[in-house]
Amino acid sequence: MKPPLWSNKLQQTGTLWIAADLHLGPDTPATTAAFLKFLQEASTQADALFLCGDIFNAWIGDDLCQQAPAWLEQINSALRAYSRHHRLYLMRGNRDFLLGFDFARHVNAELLPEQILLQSDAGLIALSHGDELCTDDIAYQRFRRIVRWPWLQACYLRLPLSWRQKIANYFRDKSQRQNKTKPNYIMDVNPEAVAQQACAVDPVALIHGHTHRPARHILRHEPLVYRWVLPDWDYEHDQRGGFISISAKGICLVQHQHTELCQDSPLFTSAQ
Ligand code: LP5
Ligand code: MN
Repeated sequence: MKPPLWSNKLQQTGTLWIAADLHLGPDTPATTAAFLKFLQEASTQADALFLCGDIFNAWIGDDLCQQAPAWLEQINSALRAYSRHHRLYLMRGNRDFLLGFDFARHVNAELLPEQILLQSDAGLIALSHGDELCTDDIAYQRFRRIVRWPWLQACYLRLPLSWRQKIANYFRDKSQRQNKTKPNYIMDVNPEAVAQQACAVDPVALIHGHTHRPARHILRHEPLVYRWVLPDWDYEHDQRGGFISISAKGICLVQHQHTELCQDSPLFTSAQ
């Protein structure tokens, strides 16, 4: 039986930074550099860091860390440097759903379940990667269910790393091709379904990534509940990235390219 939505609770006080959809890999040196810089800034400004899924462009198994390639080793050592003095939390996304406890231990992080009800200094926040909220994307939800079968994952993880990489490349290519043909609304969360589900746990906000459409939407008017969407990162083709900061002062979406959008900023018509 499926657990009820947002049934896992976590308390974390102080300034929290949340990022997702970094899509790091061997072909993203500029994005990796931006992420390493972000980790350094986080180490002086954030008490805890939440990386909420799709940290990696395709994760083929924690055993990759046993003899980590150079691109991964520099990320892992930067994560360890951060987690030496601060709390580091990780969530799985749809591209790195195979991230496991071995990886979390390797970087001294805590691996979270797919949805968390976070008790923060800004109030109760529902947090997830967000792919499970795209309920109109029937093909993806089927794919999601299948790749979570434990026996399938176990078989995959027994394959040599080079085969696993080929299979991952195949699914990444297929996904990119199919995404071009899917209507926009299918690739987004279903706002009514999300409002109904998330508001049932009475949060002050819902924060998620995955859709790559950074924004602040109104989820409910009375009392006011926002749905914040995290930006994706791409410094190879663009200068795109950012994070959400949570503190006793409230919630702010900080996009590296743009300005800050905070809880008490006026509403915009495009991204309410
Ligand atoms: O990731 P993105 O942004 O491109 O698109 C996502 C959805 N796509 C995915 C696929 C991932 O990108 C691929 C990740 C590879 C990781 C390693 C692979 C290890 C395999 C391990 C097996 C145990 O998540 C995309 C969504 C989009 O977000 C927006 O929400 O639309 O969904 C798809 O592209 C899925 C296709 O629509 C359906 C594919 C059908 C495949 C049939 C199932 C066969 C499963 C067999 C498993 C071995
Ligand atoms: Mn995603």
